[in-house]
Amino acid sequence: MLFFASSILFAAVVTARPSRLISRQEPVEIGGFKIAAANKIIPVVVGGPQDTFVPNTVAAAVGDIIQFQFSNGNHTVTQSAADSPCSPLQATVATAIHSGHIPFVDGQTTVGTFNMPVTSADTMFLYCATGPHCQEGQVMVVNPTDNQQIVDYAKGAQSTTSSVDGTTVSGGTVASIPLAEAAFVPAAAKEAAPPAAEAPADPAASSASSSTATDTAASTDTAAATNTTTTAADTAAATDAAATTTTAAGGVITTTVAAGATITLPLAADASLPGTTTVVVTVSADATASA
Ligand SMILES: *[C@@H]1O[C@H](CO)[C@@H](O)[C@H](O)[C@H]1NC(C)=O
Ligand SMILES: *[C@@H]1O[C@H](CO)[C@@H](O)[C@H](O)[C@H]1NC(C)=O
Ligand SMILES: [Cu+2]
Repeated sequence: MLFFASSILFAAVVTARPSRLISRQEPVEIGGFKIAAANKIIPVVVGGPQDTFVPNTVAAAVGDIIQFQFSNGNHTVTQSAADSPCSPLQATVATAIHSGHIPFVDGQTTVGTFNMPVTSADTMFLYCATGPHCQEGQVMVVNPTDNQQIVDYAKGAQSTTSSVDGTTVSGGTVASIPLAEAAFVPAAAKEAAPPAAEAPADPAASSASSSTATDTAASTDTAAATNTTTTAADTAAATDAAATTTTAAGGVITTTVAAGATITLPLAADASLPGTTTVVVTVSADATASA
């Protein structure tokens, strides 16, 4: 178990290196942009188990492409001015960066990307315009002049009270890549709703005797039902009300229960052969009348 857990952890670390630079021998085209072999595709993971950019500072040369890869959530990459965090620069500079909202939901096999060619070596300030993500620190700096810049920008973002969305996708192209090629492992899928509580166990079952398929009287287990409809057939069963019903494969169990009652059919302790169990429910005219 320990080995299994550490193997999983190792795999996650190996595949989650978002700052890995992809080096190439030949020029490539990505999202409609052709980049020279000398330039880099720089992956940046947006969102995931937490609302972050990873990494949140990047040194990029003119000609590189920053490939934002959108993990769990529904995030944006939106440019702001250095001193106006969480507000789109697009409001005053039409060509400023904005990716639009790009979601990632459980089960996706592709990853939405925003491929942003770096056209200037100037420092660039980016944030996520979704909800309170910017105030929570989902910000990044491209080509910071020093290590303090991202700290100051994040502090400025935290002191705003709300974010303003961008309006037009600008400064890059929206595309997708296979999940297998992504620089991240998505957050674990949300668990399904817990199963309904099990029917209460038959308290008498542990002391019960067994019957065979041919013993139809004993196989009528009144204890399994909350309330039984009393019929002539139940008279014999009443004497064996505590019985756990056991039947061979292909055998028949006859049980009469009230409408809405729950019957639990446990697997016999020695059941080892694969096979099919067929449950047949017959609603008789009498039963519907008394239900
Ligand atoms: C993502 O957010 C945008 C903007 O709020 C919304 O229009 C879109 O429906 C969201 N998509 C998903 C899958 O949540
Ligand atoms: C079972 O039947 C008895 C007698 O008819 C009734 O008083 C009781 O409320 C029933 N219990 C349930 C759970 O239906
Ligand atoms: Cu976000």
